Amino acid sequence: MFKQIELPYGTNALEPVIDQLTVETHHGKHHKTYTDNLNAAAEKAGVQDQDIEALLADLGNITDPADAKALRNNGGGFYNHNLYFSTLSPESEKKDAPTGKLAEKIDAAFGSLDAFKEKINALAVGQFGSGWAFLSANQAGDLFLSASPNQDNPISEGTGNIPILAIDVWEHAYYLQYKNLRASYVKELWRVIDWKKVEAIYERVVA
Ligand code: MN3
Repeated sequence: MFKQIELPYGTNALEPVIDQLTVETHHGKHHKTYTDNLNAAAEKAGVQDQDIEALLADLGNITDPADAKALRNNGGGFYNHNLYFSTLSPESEKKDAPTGKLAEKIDAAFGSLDAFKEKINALAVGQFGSGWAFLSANQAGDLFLSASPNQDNPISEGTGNIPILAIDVWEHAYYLQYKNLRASYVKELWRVIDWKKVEAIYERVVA
């Protein structure tokens, strides 16, 4: 049984960056539906006890193409949203910048934190249609930027890298508040991205 994370903050705690109705709908309906559909698909395919990262990495082992597609879409939706919501914090509580090894790696790979944000923002804004932009790491601690359509991610795409930060650019993530202005949402989102949480995920991937 795959479990959707409970939000570690109130649904209004990310305002004014993300409004309460968007958080309620996004977590309470969209993310919940992915989770419910993943659990149904996983049970049907007999993979309900697998680790989600292993499941997404090994979709080629699923023999029925319809099952594989359902697991890719709903497993990705479950996983990507768990990551997204778990890296956000109210603006007053979040850590503004990474420290330690992650900070060093960002500077080495992208030049600076600001340059990194510009690059991932451009990927997020440039993703045609629905999808995500990701910062990922490998076990050696190297960092990778990418964007994916739909609910795909670097794991289901077979890169072997693990996402540590995810920017949701499906319209349901921003449309109620930002309407068609995806770039404004992506820019404002950094006000609630908590580097303390991103660092903790990075340390898990690298350890
Ligand atoms: Mn979403």
